[in-house]
Amino acid sequence: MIHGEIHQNVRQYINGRWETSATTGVSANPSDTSEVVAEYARADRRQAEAAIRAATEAFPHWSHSTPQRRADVLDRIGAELIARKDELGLLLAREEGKTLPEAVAETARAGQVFKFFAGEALRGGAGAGGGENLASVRAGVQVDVTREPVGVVGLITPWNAPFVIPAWKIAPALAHGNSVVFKPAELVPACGGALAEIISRAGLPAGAFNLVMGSGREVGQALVDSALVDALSFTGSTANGERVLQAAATRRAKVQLETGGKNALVVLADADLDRAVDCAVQGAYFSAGQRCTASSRLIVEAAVHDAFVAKLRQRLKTLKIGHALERGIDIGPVANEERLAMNLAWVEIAREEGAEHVWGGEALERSTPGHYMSPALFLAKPSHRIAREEIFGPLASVLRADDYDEALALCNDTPFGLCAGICTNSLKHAMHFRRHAVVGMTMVNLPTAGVDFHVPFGGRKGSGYGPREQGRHAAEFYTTVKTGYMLA
Ligand code: TXE
Repeated sequence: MIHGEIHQNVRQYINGRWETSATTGVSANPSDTSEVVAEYARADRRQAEAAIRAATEAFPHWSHSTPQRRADVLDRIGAELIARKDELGLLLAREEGKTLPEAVAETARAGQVFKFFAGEALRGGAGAGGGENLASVRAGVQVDVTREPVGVVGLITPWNAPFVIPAWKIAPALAHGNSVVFKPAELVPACGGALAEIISRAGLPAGAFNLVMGSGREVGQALVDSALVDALSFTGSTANGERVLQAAATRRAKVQLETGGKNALVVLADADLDRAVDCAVQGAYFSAGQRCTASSRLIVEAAVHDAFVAKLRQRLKTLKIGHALERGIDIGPVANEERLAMNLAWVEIAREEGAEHVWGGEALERSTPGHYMSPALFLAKPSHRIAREEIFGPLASVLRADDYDEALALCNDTPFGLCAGICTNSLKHAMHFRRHAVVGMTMVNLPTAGVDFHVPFGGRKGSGYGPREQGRHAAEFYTTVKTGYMLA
């Protein structure tokens, strides 16, 4: 049995040591706000800069470690996350509010990500354009293309997937020989601390991995501003992503953004409607709609529009909303009071702008005080704000399309471009959609939420910036290419 500990008082992890801070914060359980999940140290700019210095000092040694050593470290972390998925999943469900099965699955997925990148440490970015030897166009000259680590990377992550999003940043960063300063979202300090505690025991040299918890404005900004941070990978809202990009670009730091989404699920007249309703419920409402890949726009061909809406409404009535740890619950609470207020405000906006209410959208009382609401469904017009702006909660809009061409046009009519799905039995429309949807990821007869961990993840337009994350493509961001010439 692997023994780790979940700190009730989460501290900073800087240069191989756990440190407290001048101020602390607490995280509460969104299923039962009377329960404190953890107390955590809130770093200030000074501690953030100390972590950056530690990562800078550790980089030369760690970047020249053997691929085997890096692979062993990552494999250990992955193995422990998988072995402890139930215990860590329970912590995740308590701190963020997704249901226990979703939380356990996310934790196991984080372990799989670390194990995948243990292999990537050995492949050294090959397959992403590294590790090539070519004959030169000049006689007697050898040319080789290699990939080297970027340096010190600042990793800034959101609250909605507090194990797997940090995993798919930290694992490739370490696999490719970079040193890391990790700043999780303030809403989920216990998860960030538990992940850091596992990493702290995996055999890394001091300073190769650092955890600093604190506000985006202070600690996040310190990472963005520091000339010692060579690269920044940010996942979060589009607005904050823009701030990070602007600030980092002025000092020519490498930047990767994964930001918001307003993803469409197209349902054609020839679709299996039960399957389409399943895709819509999973994609739009599971994890309380708090996923960037959520399908918040359901674009339905006129011939099946009313039948689809009726079936979906019927399914929404059966969904169970309750305490994230309760067996048989489909949807837990939303993450905090602010998110609940924002979601309920969106319900009001929908009514005021003339969208037709189909189901849900009200706050719910449960046996424990929490941020519960029923899943909301509206019939909207493409011009409505609820059909254009990211809500990041359990609210979806149905848009009517006369035919496939109009459905595709509506799907692409958005400033975002993360993912898009289509439910159809027409190979012709499925193939055309895969090629013409202006997004980073397409799904056919599958929910838009739910991706594999060994292939590229990410979007276009307002949903992303820079190289894709995950899979072999992660080498694009976490390494830099070097071409060597030698006269033999
Ligand atoms: O984001 P925030 P949240 C998006 C999703 C939603 C948001 C939810 O669309 O909009 O993330 O996460 C730090 N300088 N995605 O509310 O508030 C902050 O402390 C530096 C998309 O957490 O932007 C936190 O650690 N850092 C994604 C992180 O940024 C700053 C998948 C995100 O905070 C900062 C999941 C600043 N000025 C969620 N301001 C995708 N597309 O893959 C804040 N932070």
